[in-house]
Amino acid sequence: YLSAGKALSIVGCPFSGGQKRAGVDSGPNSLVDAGLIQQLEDLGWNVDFGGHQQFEEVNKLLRDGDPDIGNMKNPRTVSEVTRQVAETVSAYAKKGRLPLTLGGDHSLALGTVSGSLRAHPDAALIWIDAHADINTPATTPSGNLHGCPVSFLLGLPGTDVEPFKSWLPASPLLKSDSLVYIGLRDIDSGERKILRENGIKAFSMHEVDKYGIGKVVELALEHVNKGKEIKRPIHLSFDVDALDPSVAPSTGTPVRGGLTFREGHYICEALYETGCLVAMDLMEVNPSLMQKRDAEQTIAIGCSLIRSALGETLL
Ligand code: 5AB
Ligand code: MN
Ligand code: MN
Ligand code: MN
Repeated sequence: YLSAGKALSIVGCPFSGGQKRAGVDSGPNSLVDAGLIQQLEDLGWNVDFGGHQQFEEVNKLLRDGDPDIGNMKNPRTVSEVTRQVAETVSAYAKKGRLPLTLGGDHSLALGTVSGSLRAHPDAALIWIDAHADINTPATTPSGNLHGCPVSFLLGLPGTDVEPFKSWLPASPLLKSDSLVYIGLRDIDSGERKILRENGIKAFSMHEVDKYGIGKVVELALEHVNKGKEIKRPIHLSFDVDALDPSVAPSTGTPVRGGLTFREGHYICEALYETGCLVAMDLMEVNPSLMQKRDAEQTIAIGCSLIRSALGETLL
């Protein structure tokens, strides 16, 4: 899927408008400042990074405001930012480079996954998160769009709304059998209904405890490959809050009972081993939350999850 040579482009997305807590927009810069680029070069990647994305819509939001549409908060801003991210990600992917998106809040994944699917229409989505992020504009209890990107990607009823409608294709981008979750433990009642009605495969923390992470990743890959050879391109969207808050404390919506350090890294290593990874997102690192050492720990773990997905081996 990737052209000859290991080439990746960093898509730094200093954006927080999909939720309410300030500081998640400094996630990308913190990851880069921690030495991520050099670390990836040391793994043999050709890394392209020309600075973070510039989101003019964000400044407009600060200046003029962005009134709610129905329940949705900051709808125009999130729509414009994700539209731009989709173009950036698809352009890199079409050049055979792996887009590595650094968030920023998880609403950005509406852009990253849309972008991946333009270049790799057959891609499957592996979503690692405490949350399902599958609320629709009607079901969202908070109005925060970082809890909604998956419903838009699937084109669920109620997502055919402006401002997103003007750039998102009307036909669903992703089929519900091309998506699998790992790490869930905080699902809203509307989301639970959506997961059930659409038969979406999810490995919650209960399944991680029951089967072990090795089996869960194996079952997840089998699911999206329909039991055949593991060969579909994979977009990995990793929300750092999938990890237990004792492991990754500096994130906006922590939920206890999460993945251990090794379980998180195992997922990334196993996806690297498939040779099918075409894009990765590392989202929701918020260095302004908790103590300084918590932030440093969360940033360091963000970098090491990325290295694991990009070929750092233990032996
Ligand atoms: B995250 C909640 N389901 O919709 C909502 O961090 C939380 O990207 C969403 O996973 C969490 O507001 C979004 C209650
Ligand atoms: Mn989450
Ligand atoms: Mn998320
Ligand atoms: Mn979060």
